Amino acid sequence: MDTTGTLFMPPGQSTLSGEVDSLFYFIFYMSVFFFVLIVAGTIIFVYRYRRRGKAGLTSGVSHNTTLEVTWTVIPLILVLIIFVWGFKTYMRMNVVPKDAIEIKVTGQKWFWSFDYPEGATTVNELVVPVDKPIKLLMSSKDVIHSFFVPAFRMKMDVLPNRYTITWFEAIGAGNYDLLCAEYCGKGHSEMLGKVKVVSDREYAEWLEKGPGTGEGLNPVDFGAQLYKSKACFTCHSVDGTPNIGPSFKGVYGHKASLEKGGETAVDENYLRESILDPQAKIVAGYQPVMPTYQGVLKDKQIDALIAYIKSLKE
Ligand code: HEC
Ligand SMILES: [Cu+2]
Repeated sequence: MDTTGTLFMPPGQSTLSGEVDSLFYFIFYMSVFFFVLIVAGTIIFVYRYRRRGKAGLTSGVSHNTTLEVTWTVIPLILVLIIFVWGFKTYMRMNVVPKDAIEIKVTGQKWFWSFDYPEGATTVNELVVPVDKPIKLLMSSKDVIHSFFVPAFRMKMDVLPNRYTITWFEAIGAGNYDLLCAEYCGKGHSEMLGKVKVVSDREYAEWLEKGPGTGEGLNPVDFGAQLYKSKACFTCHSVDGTPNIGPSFKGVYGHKASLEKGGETAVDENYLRESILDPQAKIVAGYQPVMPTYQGVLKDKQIDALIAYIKSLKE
């Protein structure tokens, strides 16, 4: 539900923001009401029953059943209302709809990165389609951060060594502030991002263009980024030490000896083939365990990885 902005919050822009706001204002105005009642009552009683010498003494009062039942039952009803209402909203905020788009969120000092199911990666900008539930699978590389989007009334801790999950569905296109709400060190106040909510069509076009496909990066830097984000590093080192797979250092321009005998020149075509069809030529001394990246990497990404491997000279 769309709600208007107030002193406390910007306009609500998620399906749950209306619900969160209603509960917030219920608790808020109830607290204001009781605050005024209690403070005013205190002041009146202080004045009315002030010390006036012996003449003004009241008789001893031990208790008043009606009064005691009233001031027990009314607050009890009020806190039960808050409990039931809060619990329902809490469940809605925590049970992720089945058809949600899952995006991986990584917090680290001091930026956010996002990995989309289609393979795109963005930093400090989460792009999502409007009117679609979005599931966030979150973790931290270092300390505790907290993912806070005031316009969506959502806040969830992002922890190292553990996943936290939350979701939202934006109801209006636009750019919304994303903040880190857990003090995480020197750069905490600069750990700012945006949630960019776009139409379905714009989202599809954006994915098509291949975001995180190195816009503003030269091919070598982009390749270095993919080497990490596509997990090549789990099997290939860049410093010459053999791992599950051969190191990338100095392979380009040399010859690779093959498991079935003979050798092959390591050029662009061989590198490309090794990425798309790893079983075609197995390097001597290694197991054929490399997964194919056919359909996972776009041409531009393969080019960048090749450029990166070429840059790793002995
Ligand atoms: C699960 C481990 C694993 C992952 C992940 C992996 N590789 Fe490999 N890769 C291997 C193994 C093992 C070999 C050697 C056997 C072979 O040729 O298939 C190899 C071989 C290669 C070769 C040929 C190297 C040479 O010295 O001739 C290239 C190029 C390559 N991988 C690129 C990549 C890229 C790029 C990625 C990431 C997008 C990647 N690999 C991810 C295991 C892996
Ligand atoms: Cu932080």
